[in-house]
Amino acid sequence: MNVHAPALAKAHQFDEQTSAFAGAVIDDLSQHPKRLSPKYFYDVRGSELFEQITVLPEYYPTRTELGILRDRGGAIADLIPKGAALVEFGAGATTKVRLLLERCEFGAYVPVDISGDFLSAQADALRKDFPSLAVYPLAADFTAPFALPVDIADMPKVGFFPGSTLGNFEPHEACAFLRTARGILGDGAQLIIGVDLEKNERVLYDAYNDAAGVTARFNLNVLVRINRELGGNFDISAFMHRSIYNRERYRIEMHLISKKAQNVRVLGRNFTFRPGESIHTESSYKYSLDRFTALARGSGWAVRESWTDPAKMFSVHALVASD
Ligand code: AVJ
Repeated sequence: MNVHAPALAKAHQFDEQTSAFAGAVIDDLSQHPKRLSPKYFYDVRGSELFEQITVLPEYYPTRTELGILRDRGGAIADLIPKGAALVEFGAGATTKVRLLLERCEFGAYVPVDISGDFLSAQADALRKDFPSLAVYPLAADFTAPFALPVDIADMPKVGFFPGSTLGNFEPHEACAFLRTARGILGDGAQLIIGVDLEKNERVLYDAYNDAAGVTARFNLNVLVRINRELGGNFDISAFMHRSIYNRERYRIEMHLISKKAQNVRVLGRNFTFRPGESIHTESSYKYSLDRFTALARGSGWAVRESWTDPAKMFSVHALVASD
């Protein structure tokens, strides 16, 4: 829990999640340059906007990954031992995992995500569609170590981390996450992971600056959330969305740009903004197959098989625990 959170929890009777959010916002807006963590995009409205993004003509990752999971489902299923437990990091909508659950005889499914309510609703729907599958929803921050349900202790473990959410981590954090997952899943485990690939910058630019402006609303929504949950007084119309591709760092960067000099108050703290000043709200790293293979190797995993779509826009990998 962040340094500010305990005092904020006491001063404002926040529950644990809100005081963690509050502490992180105060911390991050106090940085130079200012930033906000992309994990705070996903309140109910943010999750809805992200679902809209996944079907945008410009946003290729979701449909491309679904295509690979459909086309290569058989090859992936061949790698997975019968009766294995599937542990999904950052489980959201179940569209992707259903493709695996339909092709493989899993003994159990453990969806892990911070939003407990959304998780249990999805779990109930899955239990109806897969009556013989034991479903253990786990409300936890999947970026930190967590304990698996004891009931699956003797089952082979297979992790699932789709959608290139790995791309939100700085490379050293991506390595730390893969190591943590390695520790949670244990020896002999496998990990099925989706990784977005480097590509034509125009395609990348359009995917994060869609013509309909949904990504802009998704980005600005975090300020709406701060105003609603933390009593901030952000003037949403005084900020604008900007996404750029940082060629040197191989990443898309999302920013909220202040249109003027202004002061914003959040929980009694004053934050000044210069005209044009940015809040960095998300990085989305794009990998080459070689750079991802090196990252996996350096994090306790070996690449067993990799699949891409014909245009090499996106990749799915089956990793196996190594050292
Ligand atoms: C869910 C993190 C994979 O980075 O592409 C979509 C989130 N941000 N449009 C991504 C996102 C802007 C997405 N991830």
